[in-house]
Amino acid sequence: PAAKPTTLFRKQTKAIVWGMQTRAVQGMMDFDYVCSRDDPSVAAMVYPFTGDHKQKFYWGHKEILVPVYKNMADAVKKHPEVDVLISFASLRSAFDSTMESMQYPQIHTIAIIAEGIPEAQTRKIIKMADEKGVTIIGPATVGGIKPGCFKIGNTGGMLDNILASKLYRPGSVAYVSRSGGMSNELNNIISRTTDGVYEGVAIGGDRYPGSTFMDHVLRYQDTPGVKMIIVLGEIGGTEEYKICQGIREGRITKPVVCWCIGTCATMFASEVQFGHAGACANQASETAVAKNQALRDAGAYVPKSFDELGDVIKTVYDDLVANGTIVPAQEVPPPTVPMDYSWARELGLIRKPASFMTSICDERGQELIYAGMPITEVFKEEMGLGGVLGLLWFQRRLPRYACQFIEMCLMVTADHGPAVSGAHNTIVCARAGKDLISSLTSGLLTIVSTAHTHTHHAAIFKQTEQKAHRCLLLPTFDNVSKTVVSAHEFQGDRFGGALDAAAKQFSKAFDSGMLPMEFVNKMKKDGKLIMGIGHRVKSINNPDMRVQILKDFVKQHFPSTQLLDYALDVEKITTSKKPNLILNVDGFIGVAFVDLLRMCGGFTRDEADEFVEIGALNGIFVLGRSMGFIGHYLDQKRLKQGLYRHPWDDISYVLPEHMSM
Ligand code: Q5B
Repeated sequence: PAAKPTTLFRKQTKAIVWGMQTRAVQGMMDFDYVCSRDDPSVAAMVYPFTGDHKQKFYWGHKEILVPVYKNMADAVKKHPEVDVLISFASLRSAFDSTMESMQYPQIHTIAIIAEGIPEAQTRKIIKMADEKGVTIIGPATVGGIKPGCFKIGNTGGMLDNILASKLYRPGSVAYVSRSGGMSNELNNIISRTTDGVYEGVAIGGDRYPGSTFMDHVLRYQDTPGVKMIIVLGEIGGTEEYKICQGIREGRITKPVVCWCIGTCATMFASEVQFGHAGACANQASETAVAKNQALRDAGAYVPKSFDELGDVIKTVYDDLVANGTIVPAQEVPPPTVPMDYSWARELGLIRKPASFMTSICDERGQELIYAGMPITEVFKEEMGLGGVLGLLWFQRRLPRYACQFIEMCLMVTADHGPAVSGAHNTIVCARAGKDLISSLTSGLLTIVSTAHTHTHHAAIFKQTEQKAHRCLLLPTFDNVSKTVVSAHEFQGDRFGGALDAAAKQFSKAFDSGMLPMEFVNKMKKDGKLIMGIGHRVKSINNPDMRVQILKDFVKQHFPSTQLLDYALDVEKITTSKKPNLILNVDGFIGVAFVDLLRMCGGFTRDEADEFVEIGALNGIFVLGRSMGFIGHYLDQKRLKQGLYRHPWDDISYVLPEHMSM
């Protein structure tokens, strides 16, 4: 087998991280920074699932870019200075990626984090590592740490932990443990009882670790900076006996403090398998109790229990200080690393005004919440679409009849054929080859929902006609287009979207005590159309069944229909003038909704008025009609309709006469 280096990590060590573990990489970089390294320890990352690119990380206060390669070959070629691989490959890909990485002679150390790698594969990895002179740390480990030099992945935990355990500068104590979690406890104990950690490695809990206790103990023995060694063994396996032998044979001369975890196994009548794959005593000599005794007999410092481990470490350390073996270095405070914003917020150290507020939906927790109601409850209570709309639009759990009414509104407004303006636009757009969303929005944009004053129809035409006439006399095309635009400005809400305006106009008249006739006359006098009145094809002779269906339901279920009754009185007057001036579907939903908001008991009067004011009611038409527009879009695509061109014979060309200069 090829010789393996004694020193795995230096202040200049560079690593490649395999896997998109950005948090671990940032942790390594923060560690590097507090260790006052000149540059980050992560040279590159390898991630086979994206193309070559760069990832952004913090280096202290600055931001830096780390290259990410699709494969290891490119990464090692571009970074010949790298000799460590931190592999976060999954248990499925760890074997192949490790075997491949060992083909690159520059790689001397590989940390394998994955748990559950088949033992047969690990043994092949170990065989190859011995041939190539590569030190393997893991599998099934958090890794290891060398204060002041290098940190493997997530070892040592978060930055506050690293600072608390003074892992930013070397001490004199090296340790090796199986467990990654316990290595953190060792960092803590060592920092409290000695001048700190020199290096620590967790070899992992598998039956066949890539490197053994003895491998690391011997490295520490041969490392001048290490003055005492700690081994945290555990039940299972016979590795600790090799340490006994090493002490007896004089190969290990530095003081060794040892403890094997799992002494409680003797309290059980049968064999106990602890959390690690290798943590099970298959014979008496593999028990923690037996191994602790053997280590004690060999001359290691073994406490009576884990609780006393710190005391024993301190005694050994104090002796080394007393005899001059250890001269504690002067403490130099580490550079500060800015705290991550999200962490500082979690700790309650900072606050920031939110950029926007929301009060209807919260998707952050385990379960989606609509206005305070978990989604599972929404289904359990069979709230239906109307109930969901009630929660999201009105923040209320509406009564059953209200939910039903909302659903009926959506159903009756879902479509009214291809001839209506919105559907027509959707169809034209679909036939021009546009996608669903473009075609849908083209239709939706036809639904006018402005709240401006609606000038009387006749007056509009008069004005428009006058302007058109004037423009015929004017020579430039510019004036024609300007005239057309300004004529449009006067036309107001014509197709759909008259719900809010109808609700407002009728409520205002009703609330001010105006009689229906007074209202009609006032609107005429002001030259305004009554929103929600009139229809192009429906009339008292050709009643709109949609309105009839809604009316039957509302009359049966609503606690009060004051505004609706008022609007129906207005309808009597307008239809007496012209049969098509009925309370149309927009007008009906508009006024009935006001009755619902005002009288269902869920809203104050101000809240009810506010929903009308902010345009909630037009939302019903928009939502309902979206169903139809999407239907028309799909229909045109299914029918494979080509580009629409309007027939010439359906256009009246009214150009100005030819004028010579
Ligand atoms: N006159 C809807 O007009 C229509 C009057 C009025 C007082 C009125 C018109 C109107 C208000 C807006 C409104 C929603 C343009 C309609 C909808 C959804 C749809 C559509 C579908 C679907 C129809 C004739 C005479 C004139 C006018 C007078 C008309 N409306 N007076 N208040 N509101 N309404 N929009 O038939 O004296 O002769 O000069 O703007 O509620 O969009 O299916 O098609 O589901 O998709 O073109 O149902 O009423 O009548 O303009 O020729 O007027 O009646 O002043 O009087 P028409 P015009 P005069 S529902």
